Amino acid sequence: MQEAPVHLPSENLSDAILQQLKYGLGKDAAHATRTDWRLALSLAIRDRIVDPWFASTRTTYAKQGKRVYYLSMEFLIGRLLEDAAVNLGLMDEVTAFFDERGLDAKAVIADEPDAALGNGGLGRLAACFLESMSSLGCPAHGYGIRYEHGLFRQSFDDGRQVEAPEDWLSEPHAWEFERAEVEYRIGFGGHVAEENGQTRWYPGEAVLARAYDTPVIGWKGAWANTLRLWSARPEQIFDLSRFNAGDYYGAAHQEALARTISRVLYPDDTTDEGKRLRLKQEYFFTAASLHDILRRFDSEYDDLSLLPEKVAIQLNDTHPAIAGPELIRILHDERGLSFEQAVEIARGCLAYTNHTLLPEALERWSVGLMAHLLPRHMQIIERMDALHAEAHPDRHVRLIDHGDVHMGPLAFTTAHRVNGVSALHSELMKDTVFAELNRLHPGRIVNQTNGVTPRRWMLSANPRLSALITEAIGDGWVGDLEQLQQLEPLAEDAGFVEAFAKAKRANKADLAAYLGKEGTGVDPDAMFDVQIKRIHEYKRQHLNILQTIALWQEMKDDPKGDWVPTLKIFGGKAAPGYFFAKDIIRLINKVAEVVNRDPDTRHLLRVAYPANYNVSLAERLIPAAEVSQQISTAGKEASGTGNMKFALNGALTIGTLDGANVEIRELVGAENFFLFGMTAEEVVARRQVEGHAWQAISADPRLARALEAIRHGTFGHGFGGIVDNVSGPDYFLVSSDFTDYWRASRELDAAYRDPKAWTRKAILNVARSGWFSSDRTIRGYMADIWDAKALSVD
Ligand code: CJB
Repeated sequence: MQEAPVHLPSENLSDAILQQLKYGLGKDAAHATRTDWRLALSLAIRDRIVDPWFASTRTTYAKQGKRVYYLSMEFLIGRLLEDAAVNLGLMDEVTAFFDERGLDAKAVIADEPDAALGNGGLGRLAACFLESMSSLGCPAHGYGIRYEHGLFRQSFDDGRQVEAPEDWLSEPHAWEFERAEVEYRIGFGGHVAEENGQTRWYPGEAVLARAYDTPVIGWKGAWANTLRLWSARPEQIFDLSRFNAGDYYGAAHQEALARTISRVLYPDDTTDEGKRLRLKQEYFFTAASLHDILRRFDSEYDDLSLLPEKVAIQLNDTHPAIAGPELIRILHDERGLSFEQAVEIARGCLAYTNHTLLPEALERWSVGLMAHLLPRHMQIIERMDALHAEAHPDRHVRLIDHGDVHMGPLAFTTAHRVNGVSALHSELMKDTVFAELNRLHPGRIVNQTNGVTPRRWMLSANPRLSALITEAIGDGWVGDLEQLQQLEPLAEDAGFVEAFAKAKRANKADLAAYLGKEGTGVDPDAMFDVQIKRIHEYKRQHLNILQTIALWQEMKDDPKGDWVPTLKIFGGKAAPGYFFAKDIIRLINKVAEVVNRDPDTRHLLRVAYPANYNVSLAERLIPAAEVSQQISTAGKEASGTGNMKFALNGALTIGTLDGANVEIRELVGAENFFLFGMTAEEVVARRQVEGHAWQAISADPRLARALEAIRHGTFGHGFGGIVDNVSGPDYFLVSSDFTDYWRASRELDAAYRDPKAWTRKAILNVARSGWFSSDRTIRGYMADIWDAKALSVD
C-alpha cells in the first residue's frame, strides 16, 4: 500500500506521527532519537492546527471582523507542544502512542526547548493573552521579535549567578512557518526633507524585517490566531568587493550589524551602544508590524477613516510606544491626511497598558538619540508636545522634558485608552505618574486586572487536581473557569478533602524527587513554601531569607520544639547588571548551604534554590506549592500573575496588600489569606520617619539577631551591602515589615498543623479563583478597550 504524502496528514494521529518522522524528518522509527519523536509529534499536531487556522482567517475576512493586534517586545511562551495537544484534545492519544513504543510521553514533551522570549510577568501575560484570544475567538495577531537568544540561562557558581546565552533555535523549531515573502524595509537615521509642501524622511540605513508565523490554537481547537515574530536581515547579504579583496570581516560587517537587532532579548542598556540597540529593536518590530497591519487593512478597505473601526492596536508597555509617531507619520507624510486627522485616527486605534510605576522602569530616550535614529519621529513628537502645551497652557505635562522623550506620557497622549493591570495599580496610576494626564483626560485610564490561562496553569500543569475537579463538577471549568465555584460545598466533603490532599501530596512527591535530582534532599511531608519571580528589591526575597534565618536560629535554640517542618523554595533570575539582586541570590544560596547541612535542624528546615527558573520549572513548582509568598512592598507590584497561579492550584498566600493580592484576598476570603505589612499609604508615610529601619531593628530582637549573623559571616562574607541597606535607607521597608511578617508566618505554621482545616482553605482558594482566568481579562479588553467581537467558524 502506498503511504499518504506528508502534506495530507493522516486522520489517525499515530499514522500522522510516523509519516512525519519518515517524510518530514527522514528518520526511521528504529533509529529515532527523543528529539526526532518530539519533532515528528509536533509536526503532526501542527498539521492539525492548519485547517482551523485557515478557517479562522477566512471567517475574519468574510465577517469583516475588527482585528486586534497585540504588540509586545516579549512573549514568554515556554513550550508549545503540550498546549497544542491539550487544546486539541489529543493528550490521551499522544500518551498511548508513546506507551505502545515503551517511550515516556512526558519526557518527549519535555524535550522541547523552553522559548524564553521574555523576562517575566509582562512577557508571560502576553503569552496567556494569545492563548485566551484564540480560545475566545477574538481575531488577533501577536507581534514581536524572533530573538535568536532568549533570556539567559542561569547557573550558580559558589552561590553566584552565572549567565550563559540561551540557544533555543539551535534545534529545528517545529511550530513556525517562515514567510520569506513577507518582508519590510525598516529605516534608521538619515534626514528629513520638505518637498512640494510634503515632508519626507530619507533613512540613512535600513534592515529587512522578515515574518515568522506561529499558529496559536485555542481551547477545543475551534479558533487559531497568529503570533508573527520579526527577524532582522541585512539588505545586502555581504559586500562582495570587500570579500574579493580579502577583507572577510569587513565584508560581513553590515550583515552582523543588521542581525544584531533580533539577536538577543533585552540587551544591556547601561551603555550608550546598548541603549541605541534597544531603541532600534523597538522601532524595528513596531514599524514592521504597522506596515503589515496597514497592508492587511488596504487589502480590504480603501477609506483610512475606517481604521479605528477595524483595527485595535494594544501596546504592551511603552516598548512599542513609537507606534504613535510612526502611524501618524505614515498617515500624514505618506498617505496625505492632515496632521490632526492622522493624530485622531492613530489615537482611535491605539491603546496602552502600563505595567509598572517604578520610576527607573519608565522609559525615556534622549532627544539626541531619538533625533539621530528617528529624525522624523522626533519632529512629530515635538509637534505633539507643542499641541498638547497649546491645548493645556496651564498644565505642565510634557512629552519632552530635561532633554528626554518620556515614553509614558507619549503613549498616554497617543492612545484612547490606558490601562493598569490590577485595581490598586490603576488607582495608583491616577494618583501618581499619570495624575496630571488623568485630570486632563478623565475616563481614559481603565483597569483590566491580569489573568492566567487555565489550560496551561491548571489542566496541563496539574493533571491530578484537574482530574479531581472534572470528576466532581464536569469539564466545563476549563473554558469557563468561574464554574470552579461549584467546588465550594465540597470543602466540607470529607471524601473530597481527602482526595484533594492526596493530589497535593503526590505533586509534592514529584517535586521532591525532581529537587532530589538537583541535590537537595527533601521531605515531601514538609510544608512547601515557594517564592518564584524575578529577583528584585521591591519583591523582597531578602525579607523572606531574613525570616528564614531568624526561624533557623529559633529552631536551633529549641530543636525539640513544636516546629512545622518547612521547605523554603526560591526561584528566579536577576538582571545581569543588578548587583544588589545578585547579592540576594548569593545570600539565599549560602543560607541554603549552611541550613541544609545543619544536623540540629535539617529535619525541620531546608532551603532549595533550583537554578534557571523558567516557565517549565514554574509548571512543576506551582502545583506542589502549599504557601505562596507575595511579599512586595505595597504599591510596587503592579499586579503579579504568579500569585493567581498559586491560588488557583490551592496554595495559601502570605502577602501584602499589593497588586492583585488585594483582589485575591477579597475573592478567596480574608480568613483564607495570610495578610501582613503596611498598606501603600502607610509605606509612603513610614518613609518619612527618621531612622525607620533602626527603630524596627531595635524593637525586634529576632531581626537584629538575623542581621547580626549575616554581618558576622555565618553565611560567608560580602553581604555588608544588604545589611547596611536594610539597616539604613531601607527604601523597600524590609525591616519595618519584618515583625508583622514573622507574625503572619507563624500563623501560617499554626494553620498548617491542622491538615483538614488547611485543605479546606486550599479548596476555597481554588473554588474562588475562577475570576483570575485570562479569558475574563481578554473579555474586559474586548469590551472596554478594543470594541472587538468574538467570531466563530461556521
Ligand atoms: N512587569 O514583567 C514586568 N516587566 C516590566 O518591565 C514591568 C512590569 C510585570 O508585569 C506583570 C504583568 O502585568 C505584572 O503582573 C507585574 O506586577 C509587573 O512587575
